Amino acid sequence: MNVKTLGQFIIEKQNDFPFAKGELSRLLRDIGIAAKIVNREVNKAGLAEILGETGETNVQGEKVKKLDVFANDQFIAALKAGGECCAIASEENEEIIPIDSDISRNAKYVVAMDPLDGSSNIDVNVSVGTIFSIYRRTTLNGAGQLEDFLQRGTEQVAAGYVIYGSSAMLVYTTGKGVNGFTLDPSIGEFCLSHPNMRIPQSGNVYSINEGNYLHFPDGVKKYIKYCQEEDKATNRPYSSRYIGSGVADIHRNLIVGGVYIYPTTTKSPKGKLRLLYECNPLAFIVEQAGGKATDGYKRIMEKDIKELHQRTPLFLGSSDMVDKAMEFMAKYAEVGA
Ligand code: P6P
Repeated sequence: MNVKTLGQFIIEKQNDFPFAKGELSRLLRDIGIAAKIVNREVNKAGLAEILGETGETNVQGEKVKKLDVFANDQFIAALKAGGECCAIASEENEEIIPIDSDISRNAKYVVAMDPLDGSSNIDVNVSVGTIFSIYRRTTLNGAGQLEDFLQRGTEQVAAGYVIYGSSAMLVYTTGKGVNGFTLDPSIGEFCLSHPNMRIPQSGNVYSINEGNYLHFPDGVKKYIKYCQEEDKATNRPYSSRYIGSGVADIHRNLIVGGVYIYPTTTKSPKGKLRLLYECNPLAFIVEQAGGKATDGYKRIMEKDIKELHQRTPLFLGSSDMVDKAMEFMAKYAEVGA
């Protein structure tokens, strides 16, 4: 079987970028290395002394799981060792992590990441994921700075996620389509398994936490009822699939078609998900696969970003389904929306 590893694929695709000198290739390789190490621990979380909480809460006010910290440490270590990144922004860290070592000080790229998204699911053995976003730095040299991260999603150079599930998969884009790699534990390599991934234009799955229904905008309430109506011509009612781990829900919808919505709620008046290291990278991937990603009104990747942990509502997935949800948002727009 002609296996193509992530490393081989990255080098092969590097030629798509005439001026590439290999830095981005090496940066993606470094992320792949950390993903393999995190996957090893996620896979034995029930056995290792790595389950449960650290007793701390992160900048988001969420309980920190031991595996959150482990994953964060692994990606930071791999990026520092690789020398291709001059600063990191992480969900787990309130401030950016400038990297000022001799080999990284003048690196071209910065990386924003959610090292272990959905970690509340670890103890119940539900798939979790890593999300990453890569920008070319805007500052001239030295360690990266906050302004290097305050760039619109359209400026991303690359983005991807790792899903630690029944198998570990790494899915990424550099703006020329989306490709998925499945970890083959027998050789310890991510191997190309899903070339040129495309999200179906429409689907029959809607993913949203309906427990928040009472506090959703009217447009979201109307869209949920639309999904539940009987209409054979449009394959409704759709199926509700929501596992509480965004990478898992979005990965499924990327493959079979569907829409993931995390709107504003009273608990999250600006939305729950973060623009920099969750919504922008996921939007880049889904758009590159032929889908759409908005905040209910405008394209996610065109939103201005003013602070590191800025939140936004997210409507992401099959383009026809995002369009329909946005129709309801526009029709039932609330004053001040
Ligand atoms: P809720 C995980 O914390 C996350 O950021 C996403 O991965 C997931 O889809 C969502 O939040 C779950 O949030 O409020 O429905 O539990």
